[in-house]
Amino acid sequence: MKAEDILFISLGGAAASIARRIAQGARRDLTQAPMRVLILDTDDAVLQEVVHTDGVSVTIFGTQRLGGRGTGGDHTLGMGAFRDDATTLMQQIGTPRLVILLTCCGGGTSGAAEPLLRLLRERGIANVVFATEPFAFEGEARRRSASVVLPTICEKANAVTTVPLASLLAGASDELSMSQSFAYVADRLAAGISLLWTQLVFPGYIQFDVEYFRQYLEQDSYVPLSFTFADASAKGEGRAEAVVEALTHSSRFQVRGQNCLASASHVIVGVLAGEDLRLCELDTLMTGVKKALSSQVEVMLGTVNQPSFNGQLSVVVLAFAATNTDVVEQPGEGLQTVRKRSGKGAKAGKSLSAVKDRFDDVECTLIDGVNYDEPTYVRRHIRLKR
Ligand SMILES: Nc1nc2c(ncn2[C@@H]2O[C@H](COP(=O)(O)OP(=O)(O)OP(=O)(O)O)[C@@H](O)[C@H]2O)c(=O)[nH]1
Ligand SMILES: [Mg+2]
Repeated sequence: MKAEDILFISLGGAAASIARRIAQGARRDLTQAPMRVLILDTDDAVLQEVVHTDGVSVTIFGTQRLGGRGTGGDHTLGMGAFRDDATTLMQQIGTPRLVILLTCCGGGTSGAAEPLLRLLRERGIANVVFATEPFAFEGEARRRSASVVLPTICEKANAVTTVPLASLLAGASDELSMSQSFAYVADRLAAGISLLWTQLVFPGYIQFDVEYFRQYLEQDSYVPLSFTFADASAKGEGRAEAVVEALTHSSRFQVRGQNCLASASHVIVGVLAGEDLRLCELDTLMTGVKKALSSQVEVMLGTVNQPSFNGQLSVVVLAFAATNTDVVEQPGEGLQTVRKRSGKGAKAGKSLSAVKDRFDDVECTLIDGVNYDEPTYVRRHIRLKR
């Protein structure tokens, strides 16, 4: 894998500070640090704070429209600002095989996510999105903004997790101050993203790399996958059992009375450990995780063994919802089950809406029930190698 194959992009102020944490962590924990991080925001003051972080590129956009300031919570300004500078931004992004995007919804900059994702997909760049939903106490305006932006992200992403910040706090002490709470949720996001990135970048004994992930993401390029994730770490004797216990009982997988782990169709288990990881520990981990899943589930395992992790076992689990009963987190309402038509109908339905986006108010060309406005590779279910 080449260092430029995977790019982590953050969008907006809060995402910028989380991205900085992630970049600093990657440098600290691993001997080699090929993580490419691109921090995007319209607000020059935010970017000045992160600009001197090693391994991080920082780019301001929308200066013509916003003069180097934030959007003031207006997501249409965020979208417009991105469009103003889209050509330059896409040149800077280049042609990675995969983009991991983080944006915290509630402000206005996350409005740029939809046009960004649209361009990534047009260029054949696979993407996986971590999008957060504001705390209830942040107020109605932020909740409303998130409720407009999140569905547009879900529509354009290859895979997306929409995480209410409050759900990342579950289990943490009520004693936490506001700044500690923000730091705690930032750590949870950083752990999930860093572990996924580490799995994809570093070859382990059992490899799960960008190309494997792309194959999975692009099984059906018109149906975005939704997932939930949780991470756990432990040290010392019994660390595998402790991690299994923490992951299988994580409140992250309990959403609106539904167990996202038990109902998942695919699960990725990423293991980050030292050279001291024993096979019997891996066995304990996988047996424990599989017990929490239904028997039909496909499990993809990746292990990364780095000497700097000796003594520690860290695991992230990404549970992908079945695509015909996808679980989509609706702003302010937690997860909702969105039934999609299964089989051919699902593809046609989804691709029709994608085509409709581009040709508003145009009748589609239906001949013998076949929609000739759809690209041939979609009609014939041909998977493109990009
Ligand atoms: N984890 C964490 N989340 C934050 C923090 N500050 C804000 N957020 C969350 O991120 C959401 C978006 O806020 P920002 O990132 O500041 O907004 P923005 O995307 O820069 O957009 P504008 O500033 O409105 O242009 C908020 O509604 C909060 O839910 C923080 O320090 N840490
Ligand atoms: Mg901002």
